Amino acid sequence: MQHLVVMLPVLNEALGLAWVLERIPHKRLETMGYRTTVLVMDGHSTDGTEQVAEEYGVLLVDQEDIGKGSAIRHGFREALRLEADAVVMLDADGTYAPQEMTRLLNGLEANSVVIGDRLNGRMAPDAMTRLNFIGNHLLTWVATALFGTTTSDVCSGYWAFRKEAIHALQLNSRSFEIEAEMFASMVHQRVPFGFEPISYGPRIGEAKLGSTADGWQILRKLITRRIFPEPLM
Ligand SMILES: Nc1nc2c(ncn2[C@@H]2O[C@H](COP(=O)(O)OP(=O)(O)OP(=O)(O)O)[C@@H](O)[C@H]2O)c(=O)[nH]1
Ligand SMILES: [Mg+2]
Repeated sequence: MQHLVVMLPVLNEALGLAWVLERIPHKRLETMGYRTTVLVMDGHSTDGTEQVAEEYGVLLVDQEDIGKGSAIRHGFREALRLEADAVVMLDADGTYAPQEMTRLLNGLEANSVVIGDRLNGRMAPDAMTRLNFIGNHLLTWVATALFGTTTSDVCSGYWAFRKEAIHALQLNSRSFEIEAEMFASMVHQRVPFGFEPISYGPRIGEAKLGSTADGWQILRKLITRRIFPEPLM
């Protein structure tokens, strides 16, 4: 059997985490030939997130440092240490449907990375603010123009990776610019990737992303990584 690590970055996400853990399609994953480890990367939550992980008997690791980007990079190292053959990452805020990970994983037969595409999928009308909607489309357009490679959703938080892709990615993001940097690095490292339309719904609990400032940081990361093929330490 192949080992799948489902990585969930969480910061004060007790309700969302429980919602996600209830919906991971364990039976279907097993039928597909995966044994699954759920890895919760915790950003020092104080709202009972840790207890939720304990209740469901999943692995929780306290992230070094702070920020979603640091959590994802640390999570990748943990996944490789756990000898993962494949990794799925998704936000644990109830916006992404865990059941859809089987479609992303199916796409790994043709590509080393599959990205869940919210912008061409089924988006609930109240899933994104107008500002976030425009920001996501603009950043996606800028990423495509800068790199000369099409991305259809550069800020998606739902990804599937084969382990070779995780070895290949070169990243140093600490915050919400991590997904944009993963796109940039895939282009530089010539990692083959594809997209799969997904559904996107309203979040459970409070948002951690602060629209405008984070949007600028994502744009800055895209420009920096266009100029520098390797991350500046
Ligand atoms: N480990 C860790 N996880 C984080 C941190 N910041 C955010 N997260 C998690 O990363 C995921 C995405 O964060 P969100 O606040 O939903 O950000 P977003 O999805 O970009 O923004 P929204 O559209 O407002 O939901 C959630 O599961 C958060 O709990 C952090 O510093 N450390
Ligand atoms: Mg979210």
